[in-house]
Amino acid sequence: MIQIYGQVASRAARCLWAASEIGLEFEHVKINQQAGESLTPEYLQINPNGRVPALVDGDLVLCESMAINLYLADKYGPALWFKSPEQRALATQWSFWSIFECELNIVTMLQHRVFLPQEQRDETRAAEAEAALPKALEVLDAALAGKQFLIGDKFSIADLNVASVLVFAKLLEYDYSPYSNLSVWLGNSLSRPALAQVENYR
Ligand SMILES: N[C@@H](CCC(=O)N[C@@H](CS)C(=O)NCC(=O)O)C(=O)O
Repeated sequence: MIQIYGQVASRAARCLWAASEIGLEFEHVKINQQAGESLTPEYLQINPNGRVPALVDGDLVLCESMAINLYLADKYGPALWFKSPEQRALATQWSFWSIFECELNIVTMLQHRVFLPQEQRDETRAAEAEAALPKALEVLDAALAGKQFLIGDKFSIADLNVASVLVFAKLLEYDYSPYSNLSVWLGNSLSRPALAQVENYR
């Protein structure tokens, strides 16, 4: 049985979303990283980085949420995946892009405005991250012009991965409305029934 490690309140949520889209059978191991459970000797055997998510599928032990989702789509989720190498390459591109161009800035904003104890917050860092984000959002908005999905004519793991990054900014009530294509696409992506099912894993 495949195992997915990590609680919903973490980046594991995007892997649980992918698993729900696929209808995958798996065991959910609710590692609570905030309670230090990702740092136990047992868990460090699975992910020596001490972070969630992680996935175990037979002999394969995989960390990095985007790598896990690309693997799940490739192996188990043909509806989320592509036959053509070019489209698969684009799925990888958008997944990496979302981490480097969006997640780093969104997480910095979240940490310094929401998660860190008040005395450790640095509003200058949050403001710098906020100022850097529009450049990436403009790129995504332009890529979605006249399109319902990032790649081809179906919702894919690329849409899921990128939307799973942008949704973090909702915790900040971030306003995506200036990016009209992006806003429609994000709304549609976040309305997927499989995403609602992730709540069942709390
Ligand atoms: N790039 C990694 C980041 C994983 C990550 O930072 N996970 C957080 C939870 S969302 C974590 O485990 N933090 C615990 C820690 O850093 O000690 C991924 O996408 O899987």
